[in-house]
Amino acid sequence: MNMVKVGSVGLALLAFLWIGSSVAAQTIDFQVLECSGAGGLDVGEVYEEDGFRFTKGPGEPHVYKRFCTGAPRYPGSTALYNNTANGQIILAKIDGGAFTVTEIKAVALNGPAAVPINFVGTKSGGGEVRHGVVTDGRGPSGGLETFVFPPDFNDVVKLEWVQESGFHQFDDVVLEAGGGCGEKAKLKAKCKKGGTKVKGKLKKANPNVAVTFRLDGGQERPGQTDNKGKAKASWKHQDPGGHTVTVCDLETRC
Ligand SMILES: [Ca+2]
Ligand SMILES: [Ca+2]
Repeated sequence: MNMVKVGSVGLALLAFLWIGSSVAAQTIDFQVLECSGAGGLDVGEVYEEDGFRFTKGPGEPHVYKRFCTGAPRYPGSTALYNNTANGQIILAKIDGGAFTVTEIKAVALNGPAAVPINFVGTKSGGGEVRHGVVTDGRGPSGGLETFVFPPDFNDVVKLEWVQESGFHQFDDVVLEAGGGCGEKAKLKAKCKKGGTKVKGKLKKANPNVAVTFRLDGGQERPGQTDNKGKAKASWKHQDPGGHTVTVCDLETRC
């Protein structure tokens, strides 16, 4: 009987986590851009959906475009591409807040080709995370391929990549606003012994995600939230006085 109880508790927990992490997920699918006909159409320098905004590198000669449903290079769903070779694709929240990117779909732009795509995320507290993929060689008529980002693409304020040679279209960018900590997260800081010892406590964050605490903008402490969304960090031997603790896009002083 004990075994059965343990099993059902585990199942209940898993179900809760799945629901908790899927509620805020959004997919940028470009479907409002769907067009009929055998050609392609301009999208422009900027595209906005679901509170997110795509922009391009400064001074690029060509805009974002998409293929219409009857085009030979239509990949089965309306997708975006930067029409400038080596142009930059830049994604951020319109309000500048932190977010997590979990998935993207991509396919070669012109025909069968293995195309490199090198993603760079800028973390909310500074620093970069990188993830490189290569498409499987299908052309647009073979349909879009799904790529999953590593977990450290949480808590970023910008995702960017380059329209590298070979060239690609992309679609279905899956995102969550609020970064790794989530939108309900709260941060507390305590300065002890005149400020020489500092503690940071995070609660109500997303469960089981990697986070990075910082003291006064540096002195990183990597952490991991538990099943309840809690994590903490501490620093010793600091200068006496007040200090600032940050994690994700949260900041507090003591
Ligand atoms: Ca959408
Ligand atoms: Ca689409």
